[in-house]
Amino acid sequence: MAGGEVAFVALGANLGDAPGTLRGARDSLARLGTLTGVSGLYRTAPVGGPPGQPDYLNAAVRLVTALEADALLAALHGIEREAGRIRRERWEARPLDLDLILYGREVLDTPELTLPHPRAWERAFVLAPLADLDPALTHLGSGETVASALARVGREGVTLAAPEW
Ligand code: A4P
Ligand code: MG
Repeated sequence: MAGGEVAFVALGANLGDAPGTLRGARDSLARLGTLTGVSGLYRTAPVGGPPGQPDYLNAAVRLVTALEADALLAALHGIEREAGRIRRERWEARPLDLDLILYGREVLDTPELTLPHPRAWERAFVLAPLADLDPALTHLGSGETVASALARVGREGVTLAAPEW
């Protein structure tokens, strides 16, 4: 498609220099296309995973990219690796997690890639940053907007750390 597809990417980090890692990831994401939106930076209580994890920093960006969804996911994994991520346990603490929340209006369910991201509309640490980008954005299945999903799940454990970062 001319000009590219609109993708929403969620960023999370809870090990090491999280703000520095997230800034580096934001700059790497900008090289995959054009960033047309950057959310605030949120401090969030960990959801799931092993006990005793540090708080996360979370954010989200809107990216217009010429990459296909699978190539974009591979690029996200490359950026995670550059940040020193080694996959061991699901939901473990990590220097960087990049999740593809939406890729245009694509609906996909393969072992490598599920679109829209299946848990995004249930998680305040994704919804609060998304609401900065586009509160009227709708879930492709339910039609629920980001703003109403955030009102439904609540903002508990999620605080704005920095509007600009
Ligand atoms: N995968 C499938 N669909 C996607 C997609 N849309 N975007 C596959 C990204 N990856 C997708 O992911 C596991 C596999 O999912 C990948 O191989 C990819 O091909 P992962 O990043 O290796 O593992 P993960 O992140 O530990 O698991 P998962 O299921 O992605 O977890 P979530 O749902 O991302 O949750 N609490 C707070 N406060 N903040 C957080 O950011 N993040 C998580 C991770 C848990 N708790 C959190 C946070
Ligand atoms: Mg992930």
